[in-house]
Amino acid sequence: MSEAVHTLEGWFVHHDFRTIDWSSWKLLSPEDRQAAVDEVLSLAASWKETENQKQGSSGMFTILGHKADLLFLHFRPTLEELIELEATFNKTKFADVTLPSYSYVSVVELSNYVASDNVDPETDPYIQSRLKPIIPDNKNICFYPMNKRREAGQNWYTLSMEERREMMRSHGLIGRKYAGKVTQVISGSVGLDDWEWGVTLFADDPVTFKKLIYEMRFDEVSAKYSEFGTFLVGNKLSEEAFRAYLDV
Ligand code: 76R
Repeated sequence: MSEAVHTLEGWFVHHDFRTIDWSSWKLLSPEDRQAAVDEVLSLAASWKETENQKQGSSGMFTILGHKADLLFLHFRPTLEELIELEATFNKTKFADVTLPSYSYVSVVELSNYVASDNVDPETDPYIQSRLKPIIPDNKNICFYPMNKRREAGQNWYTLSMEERREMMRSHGLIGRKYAGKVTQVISGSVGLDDWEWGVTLFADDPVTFKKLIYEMRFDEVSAKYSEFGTFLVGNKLSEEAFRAYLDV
């Protein structure tokens, strides 16, 4: 049996993708639309307050294409808080015109393939900031779920720790070339959702997603052992942009 890698878990994550029923939205009176937007923005203000108290982070995004119109992305210390956030949103007037189109549940994960030995993860500020990420202000977001392959002759989970560590080292080196251009949050979802990890990337230029992901495809761990789910891409929404997006 191969040795399991040690992982650190941080905040739980809910990627809550919604589509908007634009016909129903347009049928509402201007007053009802205004009240619905105000209600969501007052929720967003409470999310900001939670973030200020370092008890989580939330963001709103528009998603391009048929897969979704909006993403509400939440990081919180517990699953209970995420469930409450979802229920609270579902009780709003605005939620009446949305349908969940995709969702992903995971927990922020750091693995120690390339960790340095002499830091205490419970107190190290860098590790803590990675485990409890604040959604950055980059314009663009990219999300996709992924697995590591478990096929005869190509099984990540039967490789030795040394083989996996070497591949993850090479993976990390590619990633680091994009330092400053992309922020990545890896969240583990074994036992939580349909894939093994969620990959959430933030960047100011969407071409950065393409270049980074493409370059990684040639790297051994992605080339041989990674499988990917659906890709969703979009833009961060400020409160004003949310209002403008829904203006009809
Ligand atoms: O955490 C670290 O920064 C240390 C190095 C590192 C690890 C352990 C690292 C760096 N990653 C790690 C783990 Mn990653 N990562 C992905 C994807 O599209 C693809 O081909 C794969 C999707 C991207 C784009 C990406 C980006 N990484 C992981 C794991 C867990 C593996 C396991 O436990 O088996 C997955 C699934 C995964 C996938 N990675 C980086 C990046 C980037 C940009 C970096 C550099 C980060 C930095 O140094 O700031």
